[in-house]
Amino acid sequence: MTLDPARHRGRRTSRLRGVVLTVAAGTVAVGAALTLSGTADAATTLGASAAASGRYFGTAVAAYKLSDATYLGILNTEFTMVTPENEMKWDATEPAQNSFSYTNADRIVSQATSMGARVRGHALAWHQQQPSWVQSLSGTALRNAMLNHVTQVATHYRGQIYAWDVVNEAFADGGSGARRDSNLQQTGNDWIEAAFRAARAADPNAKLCYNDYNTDGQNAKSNAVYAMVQDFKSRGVPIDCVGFQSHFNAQSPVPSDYQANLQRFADLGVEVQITELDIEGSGTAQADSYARVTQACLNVTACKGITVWGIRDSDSWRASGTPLLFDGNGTKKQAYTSVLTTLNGGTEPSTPPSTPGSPSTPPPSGGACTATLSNNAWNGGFVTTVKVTAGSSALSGWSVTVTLPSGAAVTSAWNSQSSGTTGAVRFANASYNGRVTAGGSTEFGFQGTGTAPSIVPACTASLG
Ligand code: G2I
Repeated sequence: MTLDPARHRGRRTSRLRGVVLTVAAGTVAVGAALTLSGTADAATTLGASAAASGRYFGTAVAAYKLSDATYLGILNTEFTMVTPENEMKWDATEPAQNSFSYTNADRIVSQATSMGARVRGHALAWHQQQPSWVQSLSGTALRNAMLNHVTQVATHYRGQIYAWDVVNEAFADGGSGARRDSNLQQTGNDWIEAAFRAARAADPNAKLCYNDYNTDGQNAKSNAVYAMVQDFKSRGVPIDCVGFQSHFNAQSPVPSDYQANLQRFADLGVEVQITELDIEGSGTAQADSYARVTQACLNVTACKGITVWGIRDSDSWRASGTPLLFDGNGTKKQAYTSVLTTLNGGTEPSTPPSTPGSPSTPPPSGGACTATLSNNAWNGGFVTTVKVTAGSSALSGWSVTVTLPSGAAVTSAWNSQSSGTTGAVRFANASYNGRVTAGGSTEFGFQGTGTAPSIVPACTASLG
């Protein structure tokens, strides 16, 4: 007899689900610490888990890797948005003036279509990866070539692109807040809005994004982008979204105000998207950073999705930093589990990850309680109040971990017992405020030096 793999999987899933529920019920009955809550039907892929909150989960794809079975298998299973990593760039799509070449980009678009995924177009106008004929132009000739390029490529893909990175990386690094001094910039400061107008005319239904790096927290560069978006909105220049590339490593970690920065752009009336996420590192530190980024997106209504910049570590533009969610063999990393768990609201998937050798590290906890921060500046430092709110069950105890920005330290705390003063500081209930009724809340606070925390804290609880 042959086994239908789909039916076989279904039977196995429901049996496992039964086990999970039984264990959970037993835990509640004895009142032991429980950090999981919510449904036992948490989705088991990045795409499905993101879809549960109306978001997408994407990856950058290289056309030449589509013949790699492991790569293709993960792509098909996990992702609901696809960004061509290089294939839609100017050097790839218009290698000679007015001679367009779409073969590789088209392969990626058909792959996306065949798996029911959408496409982020990347990138119409950029100072890098310009074909040599572009590099030899300037002034009006370059401006017109750029506008023609935007029009032709956006027209070719009209109706097939969820969002275009119309302009990429047009601002300078450092504290100047100035535009990057590129050949495109030298055609006149209005080149960015001209590109956006051309893109809108060519594909009225694509969302039009400005995309950049080192704009992930509040700084001179992101302030300059913010001012541009605000100006575009006030003058009716068509812009719908801002992409935050989010390439992180030890020198450039996830900023403490990452979520707040996404939110301030969202408040301008644009969608925000995490467009090229990768975080160098390994193990728990990497997994925690991925969870923070994921949670930040979930906490910002206008953050509609996350794209990681490649599938396996070996596919990355900086492979030696092992910055992605799958290792070189295509095995899920701890970072993968942490992203999935965060997308599922802190709930473990109802079926275990299917990749052999997948790590079984406990996910960040959550669900039984939530914690929110409010900060006030005080005496050169800050005072933070944290509100702990119980979910649908009463709590008999709780603890909250607040991650402080680097350089910040807790100097005193009240209505809680704290452990540690820097980095991830844990606050457990005091003897008198551990009990919280279902849906009720309690507050504690602390005072500190340095920059106030802004990341939504992780809350765990005992029920009963
Ligand atoms: O640099 C990381 C990303 C920063 N934001 C914009 C993205 O478009 C950029 O992606 C990277 C690609 O991941 C690389 O794959 O952009 C690089 C070029 O700026 C890409 O590297 C290029 C190599 O430099 C070329 O030598 C190579 O021919 O990839 C090309 C195609 O494999």
